[in-house]
Amino acid sequence: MENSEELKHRAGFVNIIGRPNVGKSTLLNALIGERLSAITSKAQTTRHRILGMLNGDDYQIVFSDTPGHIAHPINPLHKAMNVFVEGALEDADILLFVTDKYEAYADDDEFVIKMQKSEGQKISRLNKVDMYRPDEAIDLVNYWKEKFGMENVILVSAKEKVGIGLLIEKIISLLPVCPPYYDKEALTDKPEKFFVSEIIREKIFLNYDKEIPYSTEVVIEEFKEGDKIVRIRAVIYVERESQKPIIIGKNGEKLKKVGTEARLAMEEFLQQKVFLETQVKVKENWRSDESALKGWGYKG
Ligand SMILES: Nc1nc2c(ncn2[C@@H]2O[C@H](COP(=O)(O)OP(=O)(O)OP(=O)(O)O)[C@@H](O)[C@H]2O)c(=O)[nH]1
Ligand SMILES: [Mg+2]
Repeated sequence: MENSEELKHRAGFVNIIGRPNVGKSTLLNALIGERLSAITSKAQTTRHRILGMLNGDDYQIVFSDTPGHIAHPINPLHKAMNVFVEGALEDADILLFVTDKYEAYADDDEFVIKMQKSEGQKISRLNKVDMYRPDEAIDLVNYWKEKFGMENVILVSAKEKVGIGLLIEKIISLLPVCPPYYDKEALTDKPEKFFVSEIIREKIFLNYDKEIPYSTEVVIEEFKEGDKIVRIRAVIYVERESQKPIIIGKNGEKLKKVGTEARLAMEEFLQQKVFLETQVKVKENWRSDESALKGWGYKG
């Protein structure tokens, strides 16, 4: 890169934070124009920090999708998820705080206070505007400005892709002058294997209720790219023996449905034919098992 171009190039980390289910992953996908992050109507879908890059000739925005901050963690997995969020509060050039009209924060909410104290510039994004009446939207912008001193309050619908272009412009204007952090061709920092496991997890969140999605982890044991087909072997871990038949379903039909939905989404993501094999295993109480959490990338 020539010197004069270096002086113009902007780059930085834009960390998307907020409580569970407000639409952070939907926003990441809308911003980068790819379906990277899993989206479901259930809270606590995202469990990891996921980077997604948006590259232009003279900018690189490194977005981080994060798990929703859990106000009252009840197990080591929750705590590990909150550690990803705390990290994101600390290393942002810009914090993109996401909320919606259904959320209420107390004046002394710890998460909001931590966010206000963090060094990054802040943009608050009120999501799901497709669900607001116009007067409601104005009141909410004023509420966030007055109650929490938020300056950049932007109305967006991640789902309907309303306000996304304006949000990107705002972000670029706030980015520091800096050379790119990652290869300009890169879309994310995580391997394809990670997204493939997330696709299966997403389908599990969509197909089962109550504790099942939360008790499940997906591990890709084999990911072999051939000329015409990618062969994938996935193990679905549950926490108790009694959960296995629920995942599998009568005559294996439920698991077959999940497998088919996941395979189709993988083929779309990888742009290749996929052969997917799934197996269900038990890892007793893995959400409280420190070594399992470490092995599965929840802890450093
Ligand atoms: N109506 C409407 N729904 C939305 C919008 N953005 C997200 N949603 C829905 O809100 C739900 C949660 O979206 P996610 O993107 O998974 O939310 P999240 O904040 O990443 O959730 P966690 O990963 O659990 O923290 C999904 O059902 C989305 O379809 C929006 O702009 N409008
Ligand atoms: Mg999410």
